[in-house]
Amino acid sequence: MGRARRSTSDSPSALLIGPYDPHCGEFTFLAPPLGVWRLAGVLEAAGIETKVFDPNCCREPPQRALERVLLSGAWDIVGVSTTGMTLRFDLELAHIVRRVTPEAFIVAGGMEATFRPELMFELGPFDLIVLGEGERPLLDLVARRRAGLPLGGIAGTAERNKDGQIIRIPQRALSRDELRDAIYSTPYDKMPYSAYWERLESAYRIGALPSKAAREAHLAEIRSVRLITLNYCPMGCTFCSSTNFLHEAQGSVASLARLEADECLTMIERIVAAHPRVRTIIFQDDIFVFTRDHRILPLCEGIVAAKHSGRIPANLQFISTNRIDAMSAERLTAMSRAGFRVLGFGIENFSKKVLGEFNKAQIQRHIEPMLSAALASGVTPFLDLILSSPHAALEDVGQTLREAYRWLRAGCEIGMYPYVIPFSGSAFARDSSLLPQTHHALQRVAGTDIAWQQPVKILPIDPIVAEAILRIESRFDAMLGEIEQQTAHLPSRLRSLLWILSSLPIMAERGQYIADESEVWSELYARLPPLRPAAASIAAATA
Ligand code: B12
Ligand code: SF4
Repeated sequence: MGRARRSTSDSPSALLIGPYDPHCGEFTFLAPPLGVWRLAGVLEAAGIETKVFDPNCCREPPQRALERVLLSGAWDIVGVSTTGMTLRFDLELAHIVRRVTPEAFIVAGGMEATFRPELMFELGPFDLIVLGEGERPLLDLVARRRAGLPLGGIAGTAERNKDGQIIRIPQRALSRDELRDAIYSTPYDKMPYSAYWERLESAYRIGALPSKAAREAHLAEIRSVRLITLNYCPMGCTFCSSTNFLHEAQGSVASLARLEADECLTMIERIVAAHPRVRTIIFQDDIFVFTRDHRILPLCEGIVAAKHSGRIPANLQFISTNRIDAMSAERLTAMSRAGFRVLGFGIENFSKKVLGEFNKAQIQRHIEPMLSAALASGVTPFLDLILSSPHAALEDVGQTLREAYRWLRAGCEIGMYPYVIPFSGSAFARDSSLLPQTHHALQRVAGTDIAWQQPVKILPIDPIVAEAILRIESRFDAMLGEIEQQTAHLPSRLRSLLWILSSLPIMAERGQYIADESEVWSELYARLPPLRPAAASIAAATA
C-alpha cells in the first residue's frame, strides 16, 4: 500500500465525510447521508470516537467548515463517501483533507469507490479504498491501527502495491444479523433531521402556500426520516448500479438480507423517539415489497397495533418503493390502513420493448391494474420514469409521455429523467456496444488541476430520437430556470409536468401528439399556486 502508518493512540478517532452535492443540495440530498451515519454508529458502538461531516448541511462554505473540523482533532482515519453524481465534489473534499492534514490516513468508500477503485487512486489522495459495506473493513482497519499492525490485506478493500497495481480483496456481504445490528446502531438521535427540515421548509416557502391543508401536506413530505431495511436489490435492471454493488465487493453473488417485521417496528419506534416531530417515515430500500413477501402484512398489522396502543403517533405516515408486480389488492389495503400514503414504483417506461431492454418486461401487465387499484385505495403512486433507452424509438418516447400525462391527471406523481445515466457498475455502463451512444462530460476537481471525462448520458441509437431527447432536455432546462426564478424550488413531481410541456412542440414536429399545451399549463398552475401566469410566456420564449 502507498502509505503504511502506525497507530499513535489507543483510542483512535474517525472522521466520515458524506457525499457532497453543492448544486442540487436542496433537491437531492434532502436528508442526512445514511451510509456514513450508519458507519459512525457501528464505530461508536465499538468504542471508536467518530464524527460525521455532512457537507450538504453546513452554516459556512463546506470547504472552510471541513478545514475547521480537520484542525479540531487528531483524526486517525478520514473516510470519504463517494457517488458517481457527486464524485468531483467528493474528490475536492478529499484533496482538502490531504492538504490540511498531510498525515491523515484517507479512505474512500461508497458506490463509486466500490465500482471504480482504480479511478479513485488515479484522481484522489486515498490510501485505501473500501469495497461494498464499510462496517467490517473499517472496524478491521481501526483494530489494526490500535494494535500497530500493517494495514494491508484487509477483506473488503482495494490497495495499490509498490508497482502501482490495484489489488482487490473481496469481502462477503453482511449477514442478516450483522445487517440488523448495523441498522440498529444508526444513531438517529444524532442525525440533524430538523436542520434539513428547516432548510426544506424555507426552500418550499411553506408560508406562501395558500391553505392549511396544502401546508400540512408539504410538512408531511418534508418532515420525513429515512430508514433502510434491506441490503440490496436482486432484480438486475440493466440501468441500475445498486443491484450489482454487493456482488462487486464480494466477487460472487451476494445473498439478500433484510429486517423482519418486528425489527422494522423497533426502528420506527426509535425514530419517533429520536425525532418526535417526524410525520413520515420513508422506507428507502431499493425495493420494499417483494413478489414473495412474507413481511408486509405482519408489518402493517404491527403498525396498526402500535398506533392503537399509542406506541407510535396515530397520524404517522409511510412511503416506500416497491415492485409493481409485487402489489395485490390485499397488500394495498393493508398498507393504506397502516398509513402508507405514497408508494413508489420504478415503472421506468410504458413501452414493453423498452421495459424488456431494462430487464423488467414482466412488470408491464401489472401497471394499469395496480396503479388503478392504488389510486382507488387512496394511496398516491409515485412513478419513476426514464423517457428513453438506447434502442428506444420515437413511438416509445411518445407512448411514455402520453401515459405519464394520463397517470399524472389521474392522481399519480411522477419523477422523470430523459435518458439512461451510465452509472458505474450498471449493465448498460459495462456494455461496450453502447460506447458510441455514451456522452462524456469533462469534470474538474476544484482547487486542483485534476480533470477527467465522466460518462454522463447514454442517448438513443436512433439519431432522430437522440436529437429529440436533447432538444427536450435543453428546453426543459431553460423553462425550469425561468420558473424557479418566479416561484420556489420545483419538486421532481412537478418537474415531470415541465418535461411533458418541454416535449410538446418537439414531439409534435416529429408527428407525435402528446397533449394540449394550455391544458398542461393549467395542470401545472393547479399544483403550484404561487406560479404567476406570466410564466406561461416562458413556453413561447423557449420553444
Ligand atoms: C437514499 C438514496 C437517496 C436519497 C439520499 C438520502 C440520503 N441523504 O441518504 C435521495 C432520495 C436524496 C437520493 C437522491 C439521488 N440518488 Co440516490 N439513492 C439512495 C439509495 C436508495 C439508498 C442510499 C442509502 O442510504 N443506502 C444505505 C446506506 C447504508 O448504504 P450506502 O450509502 O451505500 O453506504 C454503505 C456503503 O456504500 C459504504 N460506504 C458509504 N460511504 C462510505 C464511506 C466510507 C469512508 C466507507 C469506508 C464506506 C462507505 O458503507 C456504508 C454502510 O455499509 C441508493 C441505492 C442504494 N441501495 O444504495 C440510491 C443511489 C445512491 N442514488 C442514486 C442516484 C442516481 C440518485 C440521484 C441522482 C437520483 C436523481 N436523479 O435525482 C439523486 C442524486 C443524489 C446526488 N446529488 O448525488 C444512485 C447512485 C448511482 C451511482 N453509482 O452513483 C443509487 C445507487 C441508486 C441506483 N440504483 O443507481 N438518493
Ligand atoms: S432499479 Fe430498482 S428494482 Fe431495478 S435493480 Fe435497481 S434497485 Fe432493483
